[in-house]
Amino acid sequence: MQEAESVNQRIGESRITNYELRITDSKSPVAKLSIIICAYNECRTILDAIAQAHAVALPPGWDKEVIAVDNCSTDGTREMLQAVDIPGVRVVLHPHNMGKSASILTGFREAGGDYGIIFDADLEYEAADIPRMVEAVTPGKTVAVFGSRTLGGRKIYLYAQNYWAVRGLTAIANLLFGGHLTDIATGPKLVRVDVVRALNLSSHEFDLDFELPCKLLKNGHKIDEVAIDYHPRSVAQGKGLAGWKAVRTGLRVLWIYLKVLLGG
Ligand SMILES: Nc1nc2c(ncn2[C@@H]2O[C@H](COP(=O)(O)OP(=O)(O)OP(=O)(O)O)[C@@H](O)[C@H]2O)c(=O)[nH]1
Ligand SMILES: [Mg+2]
Repeated sequence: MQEAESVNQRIGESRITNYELRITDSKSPVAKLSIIICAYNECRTILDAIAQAHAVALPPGWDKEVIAVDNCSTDGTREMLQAVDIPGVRVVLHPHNMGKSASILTGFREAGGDYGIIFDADLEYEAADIPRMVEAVTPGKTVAVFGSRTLGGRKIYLYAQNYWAVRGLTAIANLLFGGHLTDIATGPKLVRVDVVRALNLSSHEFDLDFELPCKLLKNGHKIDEVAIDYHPRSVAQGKGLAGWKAVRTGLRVLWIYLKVLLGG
């Protein structure tokens, strides 16, 4: 009980900022953003992730909601989320672990916004970049804005193999689907909700992260990019995409490209 109170107090501290923003902005919303937080065993960062997303101040005319999806965590994340009771924050609990893609699909299915953005619960990305990505949106016209970790020639990485794998996979996708992306594997992807719902995306593991950009490009949608920050975690801090797992993931991504190319 005490834990529930402190959870809500922690997240609610940011509410004042949003409230002030709302009353100084008398215009009615032009669009709404659903911030989708996918979490699986992120007890160290989940509450900060929600607090940061909840505190985000969007450009005038934008409304927002936060949707946290727990993928059947076993480290206490789920219990923390069950205790969250903050207006504007919705929690969805998966009955069993269904892969990250399934969490994203749940978020987009539940979204009440015009646009949805994926925001990882492990805080490798910064909520402060969300308003900058929203600024790049012309509601009704823009379909997708991705956050890029390499735009402007930046090289932010902890493990060189991850950096070069992403560069290579991005180049191949551009070649196959006619894009101009600089970072296909980025976490923060802001996309129109109705477009995502219409794409028939896979719920398998991390497939959606790559299938989504490929299908957007294949369907003739433009993907804009905005430079964002990135704080990669180390293997000791819980990084999963390293070593052979990263190699296997790379091969799977090529398989996803092929499937999308052949119309699957
Ligand atoms: N690994 C994993 N992450 C999930 C799952 N469901 C949701 N997530 C969340 O999806 C987000 C991205 O997952 P990560 O494991 O960090 O993926 P990544 O950033 O590509 O790889 P890392 O290098 O491990 O950080 C995190 O916030 C996870 O908590 C799942 O089933 N498995
Ligand atoms: Mg991560």
